[in-house]
Amino acid sequence: SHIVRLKDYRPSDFLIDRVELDVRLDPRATRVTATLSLRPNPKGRPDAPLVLDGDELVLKGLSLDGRALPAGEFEAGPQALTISQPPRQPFTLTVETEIDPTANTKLMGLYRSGGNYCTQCEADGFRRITYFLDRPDVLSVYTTRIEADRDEAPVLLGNGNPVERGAVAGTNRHYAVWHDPYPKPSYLFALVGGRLGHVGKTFVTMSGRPVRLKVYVEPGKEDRAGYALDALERSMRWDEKVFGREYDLDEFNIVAVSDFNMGAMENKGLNIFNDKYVLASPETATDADYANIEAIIAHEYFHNWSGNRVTCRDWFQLCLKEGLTVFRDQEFSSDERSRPVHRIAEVKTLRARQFPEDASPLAHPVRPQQYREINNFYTATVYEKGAEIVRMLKTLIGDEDFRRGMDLYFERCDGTAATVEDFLDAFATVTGRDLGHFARWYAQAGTPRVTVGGTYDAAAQTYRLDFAQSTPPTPGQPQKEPMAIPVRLGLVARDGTALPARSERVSPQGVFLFDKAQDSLVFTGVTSPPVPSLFRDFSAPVRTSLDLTDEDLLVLLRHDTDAFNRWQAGQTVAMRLLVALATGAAAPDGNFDALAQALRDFVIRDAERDPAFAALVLTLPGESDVAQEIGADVDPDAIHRARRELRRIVATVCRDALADIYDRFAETGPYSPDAASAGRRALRNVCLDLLAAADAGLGERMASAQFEAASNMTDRLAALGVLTTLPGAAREDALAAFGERYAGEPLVLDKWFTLQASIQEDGTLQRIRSLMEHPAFSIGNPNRVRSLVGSFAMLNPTQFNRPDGQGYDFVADVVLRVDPLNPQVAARLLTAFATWRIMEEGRRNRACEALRRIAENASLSRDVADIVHRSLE
Ligand code: B3K
Ligand code: ZN
Repeated sequence: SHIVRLKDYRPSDFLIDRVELDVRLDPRATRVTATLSLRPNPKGRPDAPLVLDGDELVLKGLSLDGRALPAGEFEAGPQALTISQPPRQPFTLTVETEIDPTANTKLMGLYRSGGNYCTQCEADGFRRITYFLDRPDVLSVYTTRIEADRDEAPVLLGNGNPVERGAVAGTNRHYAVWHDPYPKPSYLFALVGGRLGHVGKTFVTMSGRPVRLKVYVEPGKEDRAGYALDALERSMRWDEKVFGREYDLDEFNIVAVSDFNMGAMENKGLNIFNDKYVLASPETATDADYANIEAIIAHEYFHNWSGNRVTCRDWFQLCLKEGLTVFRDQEFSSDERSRPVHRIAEVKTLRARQFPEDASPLAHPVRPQQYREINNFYTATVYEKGAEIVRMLKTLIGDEDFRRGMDLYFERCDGTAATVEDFLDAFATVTGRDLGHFARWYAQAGTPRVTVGGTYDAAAQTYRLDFAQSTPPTPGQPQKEPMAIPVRLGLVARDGTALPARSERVSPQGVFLFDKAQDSLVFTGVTSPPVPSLFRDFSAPVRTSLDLTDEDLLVLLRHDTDAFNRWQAGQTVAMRLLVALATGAAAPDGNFDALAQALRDFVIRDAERDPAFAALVLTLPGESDVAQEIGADVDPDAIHRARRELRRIVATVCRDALADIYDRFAETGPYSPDAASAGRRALRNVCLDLLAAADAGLGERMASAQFEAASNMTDRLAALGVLTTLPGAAREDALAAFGERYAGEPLVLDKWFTLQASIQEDGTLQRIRSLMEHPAFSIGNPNRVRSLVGSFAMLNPTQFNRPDGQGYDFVADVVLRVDPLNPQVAARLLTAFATWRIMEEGRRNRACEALRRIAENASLSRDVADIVHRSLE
């Protein structure tokens, strides 16, 4: 199929200055009349035809400057509307289409969810509403009139500011008109019509303008929308304070819907959310849910500047808005919560999602060079690695220049569709630096590996670090160039005191720029043999091999001033032991005890001070992290056993300390989702989990008691999670009780689906098959499919990768079943196969067979075809 290439970009031949939309909502036959003010683009080709994009559209009427176009002057099909001889001066085109929102199971364009009407246009859904130049560099001012039956849709929302509303005389219908003064690309268009309740408040911006904020939810769920509204208000204040960005419309509306392909969407002034990222109450949401809601509300709000006021020239520039906006939401969460704890969470996500992608057949640069289906490029690489690039830039140029560069970027590019070059240029201008080498981060795929060795010269009192880097080949990029890698570092003496790290090549902020294949750094005045603390705060998205002994690492775990590296040191030691256990390599017995004792000392000494951090230190690397570290011929069963064994060893040594924390941290007051309270719950639940690893009987008793007594979802779900690892009647009883208790709560049942799909036992596949018959499950609802089948594929390494191939076959079957309904959800599910090549031969063959079986299917969507073909390449 057709490949779109960055190098082929050319400006649109026509521009659309104004769009007037009249949408008459009807369940099966919605009429859309679009009046488009078009003109030839001075930057376009002078004799070009006008080709408007469409997707499954039916044309009902077409006129140009008020004259109905005769049949010979245009061609209309479901995919395009072509006028071969359009006027060469400004003209008005009126296009009438009819669409069926009820039949729209792809959830792109205008569709229905829970009886309400809503839209999703990014990346290319607007063309499913009307024929249009559906590309991000065509910016238009929109006026939208929405009409609907009063009973069916009492609430009518559009982009921008409300201008008018009224009754349609002689009918039971009414209408609302919205006007958005800010030119925007079609992907930011949205409308909503339905029966919705809301919560709201007034926000006064930094220049004193009042803005009406509202969060719309299913009627009766208003009491679960308060946290989202609060997060929105805090986001708005933060963006003013930290980035100087003020909101620009009279209203800001958020609507929660229950059928949504992803997390949320930043439509101008009208964000539409998956209700999973809006609704929260102590009884139904976990601490993690609250944190996600806060982050996603912030993310979508921040897009108002990074994405909407400044948008993307083309979809290759996706990271321009997504990487930058993830960076901005990460900074917000860090300021609202604990910075080091949040940084660790970000890195865990990056390693769990982006590193495997970068090492897989689906690897691609942060700014891809080509695509078949753009919706397959909303990836961890574009988002999370994209955010890391912005962070590295800040690390290299410092906080002040970073802010000056951001200000200049917003000033220069406001109201335009920009590129990554425009972004970097702003920073080059304010710093006078050449960022050409740094820009390679956008172009070169793959995770660089940095190897570092240290040599101490006692006589000269110098310490030398030898750095080497290489990046593995990725699809289309066999040869790699060295990257510009910021290494934030320090030296720690073996007694734990910080040593001065004197070198001309280290900036006052402690950053060394490593930008060659090899380089050495010499520190002077080093009075005792140091332990180097490298990549502090995870200063670059790289993998590292350090020649540090476990003993050195435990010095860092205990003493490093950098919290990230304290955590990392423990993880590195644990990872070495896990790899040794899983691959049958020798690991000296003493090292297990050394780690376990260091963790016990840590719990006794430090857990109280920062419980959230302690919870992270006590959590061993995950099974998929270990699989990535091993990298080839992986046996997931061996990894699973290894991790259980190490957890048992650690938990046995730490047992008394863990039990003590568990008792002391018992919840007393009412639930509060704040970070400090969440940290205490996190630590206590990690203790419970480890105690169960040390003693299954004890674990079952404690978890059952906690499950019964829990006063909030965090503790109840954590207890159930521990129980699911312990086969037996207690587990089955608890699962049944939970399923009954929350029978009317789809978002809570999703958690229940996920827990059961994650059970690493042979019976799980059968369990999932039965759950697919559960009345709450629906193959058409993305949240349900992701909770039950997505979790199995992504979170259950031993069962998805069953040696008999049944896990692969099952997921392949579901992909084929979902694809005709919803290609985006099917394609996303299929990415679970991305790691197939690192498996041992038997599993590799089975996975390959399952992929081939999908590929052989004649009627695959472009989304699934693209992923399956790249996976097999
Ligand atoms: N921009 C949307 C994602 C759209 C995905 C289209 N397949 C949400 C976000 O990243 O903020
Ligand atoms: Zn985004």
